[in-house]
Parts: sequence; structure tokens; C-alpha cells
Amino acid sequence: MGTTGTVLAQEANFYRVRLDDGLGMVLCTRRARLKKTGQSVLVGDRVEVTEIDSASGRGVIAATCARRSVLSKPPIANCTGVLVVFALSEPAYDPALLSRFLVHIEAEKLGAIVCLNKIDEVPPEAVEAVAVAVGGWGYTVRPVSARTGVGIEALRAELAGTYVLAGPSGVGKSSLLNYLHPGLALRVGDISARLGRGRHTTRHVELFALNAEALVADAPGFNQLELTLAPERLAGYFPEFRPYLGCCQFRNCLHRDEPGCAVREANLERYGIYREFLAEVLVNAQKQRRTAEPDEAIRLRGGLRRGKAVAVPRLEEQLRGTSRRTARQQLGRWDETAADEAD
Ligand SMILES: Nc1nc2c(ncn2[C@@H]2O[C@H](COP(=O)(O)OP(=O)(O)OP(=O)(O)O)[C@@H](O)[C@H]2O)c(=O)[nH]1
Ligand SMILES: [Mg+2]
Ligand SMILES: [Zn+2]
Repeated sequence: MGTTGTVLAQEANFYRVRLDDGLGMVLCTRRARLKKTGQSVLVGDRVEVTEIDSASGRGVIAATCARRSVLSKPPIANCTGVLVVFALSEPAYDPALLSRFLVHIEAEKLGAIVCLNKIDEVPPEAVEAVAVAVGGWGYTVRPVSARTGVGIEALRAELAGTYVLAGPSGVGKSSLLNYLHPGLALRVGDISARLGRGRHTTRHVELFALNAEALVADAPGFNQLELTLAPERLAGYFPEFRPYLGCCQFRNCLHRDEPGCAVREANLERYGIYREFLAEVLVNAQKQRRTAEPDEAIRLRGGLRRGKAVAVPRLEEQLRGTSRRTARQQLGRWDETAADEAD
């Protein structure tokens, strides 16, 4: 009978697993049967470990437990939430960019903690103003400085579960994780990520244990995040809009210039950001429709030949399903490379 644990990292064909109940770390291979059935093992996965040899620190992953969630970028299973890091200076604080990250996280149905970093660089009133605003959007806010250490213990106390860091490049994600996990020495000011290569080299994912309860993964920063969502869902991804949804005169209100729009009339701080995002989301939906149309034509033509109809999902489903499908494809690819390495 084995024991359970959590996969913290994958290195070539080995998985580093932290066993439960303080039983330590073991380096595991995965049982051939798991490989055969195509069952992937992801960082963050809860696994059953057998054949533990405490002398050599080795073990074998015999089974993976059902996942509560799978994040695609970076590939992590059972993520509780995202630690969104934004700097108050260098790079300058940008509420629209922060909202863009938050909308993505809402769409993934993950929780978010907003870390306002580099508070040593700006006057306390400026920190307070941003903290109050972001708190008003419905998020937990932790002002910190990875340089002086202010606020780090309060942040640590907030964390319980598996988190991934997110935020633009240069805001101090790696610095923050170094502070939370002394001795880590992650590369700070790493320019490779800033040159954009980081986005494609997320294959190395690692969870760092801050204590018995909290695990955090670093991730390279990215400054561009395209919004491809079903337009009618966007407003629901702004938590402070939710009390007004369903109160508009029209049930399918997109909260633009429709008469009797409760969202517009509420004078919310992020209404302007919502309008900006909505315009983008509508353009992207239009683009998707255009690329979907040729398929529709094929389907109709194919349908006339016998039994050759191709199942084309309806546009709405396509829009909604996109992120999940790409996620699966990306994970599939990641798995293939992982499997290749293992062989
Ligand atoms: N003044 C000040 N500087 C900081 C703070 N935290 C980080 N920095 C500096 O900000 C720069 C970027 O820090 P990183 O930790 O590399 O930022 P990152 O978010 O990991 O960046 P990417 O990996 O490119 O996404 C470094 O020069 C850090 O020394 C802080 O709290 N205050
Ligand atoms: Mg970094
Ligand atoms: Zn409305």
C-alpha cells in the first residue's frame, strides 16, 4: 500500500513528489500502465505513490487522483487561485491591464489575490488609493514590497492552496517568490522572458512549498492578453457589476447604450474599461464567426452527400469552448513532449 502526495515538478522522466504528512520528497517515475492508458501526470496533481525507497528517495507513481481543475498556461492541476502581481511603479500601475488579467482569471473560474508590489517606490497615499479601488472591485488586495519585505507576512498568511503567479513582466513576481521562499534564488530581472521567449518555454513548471498549506508556481510575465469571450458573459467577469446584472430593461442587454441599463446607470469605476473590453470582444467574436462560416458551408454541402455531415459546433458553443479546447490541445502537446522526454 502506498501513500499520497503532490507533484511539485517534472524533470525529464522524473516527477518530484512531496508526500503528505511531512513524509518528505521522493523522485518518482510513473508506472508503465499509466503511460499506456495515456494518463498524464501534471505538476499539481495529487498522486498515489508506491514502492517508496526512503534510502534512495525514490518511488513510483501508481495512480493520479481526479483533478479539480487544469490550468493551461502554465500547465498546473488543482490550482486554487492566481496571485496577480502588479507594480505601483516601473512598470506604472495600469488598471485596464490589471482588469484584463482579472477577467481572464474570472473566466477560468479561479480566485484572485491582487499583490501591489514596489510600494517602497510610491507615497503611502498612492498605495492606499489603488488598494481601495481594487478592493472595491471585490478582490483581496495585499500591498507589498519584495525589496523591503513590507506586507509579505500578511500575504503569506493569506495563502492556502496552490497558486500561480501572474502579471506583466518586471513587476517583481520572481522577487516576491524569492522573498516568500528564502534560498530559492530565482532569476530576477531575467530578460529572456521579457523578450517574449518566456511564453513559449513554460514547460518547466515548478511548485514551491511556502509551508504545509501553500504552494506557489512562478510564471513568466506577459503584457499582452487577448480577450476572446462570449460578449454576453463579459459583464459577469466584473464582480462589482454582478449586483446589477438582471436589472436592465432588456434581458440581453450588453450594457452599452441600451435604454434602462442598470449597469451603465450605476456609475461604476470600471465601466469605461468594460466598454473598451466589450468592443474588443465583439470584434474577436466577429472574426471567429467569419472563420466559422466556411465550415458551416462545408457542413451543409457535406450533409447533402450521404452520411458525410461534419459536426460543426454552433458559433456560441465555439466561442465558449475555445479556451478549454485550446487548453486541452496545449496540454496534449505538453504531454507529448513530456512523454518523448521520458522515452
Ligand atoms: N523598488 C522595488 N523594486 C523591485 C521590487 N520587487 C522587484 N523589484 C525589481 O524589479 C525588477 C523586476 O523584478 P522580477 O522579480 O524579475 O520581475 P518579474 O515579474 O519576475 O519579471 P518577469 O520574470 O520578466 O515576468 C528587478 O530589478 C527587481 O529588483 C520592489 O518591491 N521594490
Ligand atoms: Mg520572473
Ligand atoms: Zn445593461
